[in-house]
Amino acid sequence: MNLKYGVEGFPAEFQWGVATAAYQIEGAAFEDGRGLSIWDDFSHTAGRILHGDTGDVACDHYHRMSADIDLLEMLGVTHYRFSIAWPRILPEGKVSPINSTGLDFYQRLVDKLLEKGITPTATLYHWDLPLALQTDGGWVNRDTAEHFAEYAALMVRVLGDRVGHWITHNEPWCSAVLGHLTGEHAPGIQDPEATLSAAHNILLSHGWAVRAMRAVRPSASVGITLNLNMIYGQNDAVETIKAVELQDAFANRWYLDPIFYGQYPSALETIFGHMPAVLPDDMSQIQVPLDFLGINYYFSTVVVGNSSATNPAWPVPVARPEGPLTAMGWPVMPQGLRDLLLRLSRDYPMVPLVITENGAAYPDVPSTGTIPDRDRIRYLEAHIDAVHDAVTQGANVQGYYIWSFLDNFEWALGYAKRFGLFYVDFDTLQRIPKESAFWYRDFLHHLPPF
Ligand code: IFM
Repeated sequence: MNLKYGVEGFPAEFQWGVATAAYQIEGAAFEDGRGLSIWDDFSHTAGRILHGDTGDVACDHYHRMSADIDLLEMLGVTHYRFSIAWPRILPEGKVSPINSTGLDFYQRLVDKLLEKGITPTATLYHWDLPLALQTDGGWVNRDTAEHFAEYAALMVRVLGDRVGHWITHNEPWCSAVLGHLTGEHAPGIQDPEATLSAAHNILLSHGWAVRAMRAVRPSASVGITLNLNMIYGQNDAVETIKAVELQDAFANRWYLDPIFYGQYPSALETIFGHMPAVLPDDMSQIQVPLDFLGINYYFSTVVVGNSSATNPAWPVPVARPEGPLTAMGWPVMPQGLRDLLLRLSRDYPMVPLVITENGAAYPDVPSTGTIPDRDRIRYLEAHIDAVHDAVTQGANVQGYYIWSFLDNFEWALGYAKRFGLFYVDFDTLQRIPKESAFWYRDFLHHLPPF
């Protein structure tokens, strides 16, 4: 083990977890009263997903949940982050009808986690919008935000006595940009105006949901998860500094600023040609105090000096990544995580930070009784060290979750990219621990390396 610090180098109550999302692992897409989501529709549309893969079966976690939690126990995680499939609970997206079989699945999941001494962290929206709501406009329709707040309140009413932490949205930037601007993700729209509206309505739904959840259970610990990265300039030229600011507004502040300061960065006007349309009171509804900010960190970005935004999906030119890349083509930049945590602590000091996802895809290949994944172990060690550096320098970081527990459905890339600590054979659905699973287990148990 090359880590500079063990778990004892972190705060005592630190959350050490792994993360997953419903559509990526559950399967059972057409069973037990679950409604359809936009990802069922998208993945069944020819040409959308690599190799025509779908989440119909995924890791079959819906049927193997109990054995999967035994694997979590083996790892020794203190926390497990999963997401709730909105259409499994509310097949039409609205509070009636309720699918009690779907609710029962999450009741059993939460109870089993608690039985094993693992604290559940539940995400309410990890991209699987009920298809019935998309028919009415999806996130471009403000009504969806109201339905989301009602769904959030219901979940806190039912599970709030046992779930430790709640996350409203996972990566709203992806829902807005990949879903409504580039069209790579469901619902596959390519329209800058729809993107701005979707982003705004998602933020509004977050604010309304937090208020609705606290009205039901004032003690609920609630946050949101954003995908964030450090933006570096290739040099110190004035043009480059402007490009860094523009990219930072697009990638980070578009979500951070409304949530923590109740305003959009003015750079959105440069990128989209105008600011988002906002009704009176919207911004104060979005700006609601949070118990934590979830951060999904994978890599950072280096921009080159040209800030003339011509394409909203790529506001500024980004330099070709240097150094080692993961199987996603993403550069390995652990220093970006340290810098990001320190930057957030400085610019948004009002909220504790939790890394709700960090991890890497590599082309893992089983080899006689083991699955060697030294690159992943090196990636994780470097990033945990970076978190430690940030904590030592004063960042209030409360947790770290590895993406992911299991290899799973990587959205438009289907099953082609493996992020798991456990290898999943998608023919037999067998789970096989990779060397990184043993490495994490040893780290969490304060043991020397396996
Ligand atoms: O698999 C995704 C996850 O659903 C959201 N964050 C990034 C991961 C890796 O791409």
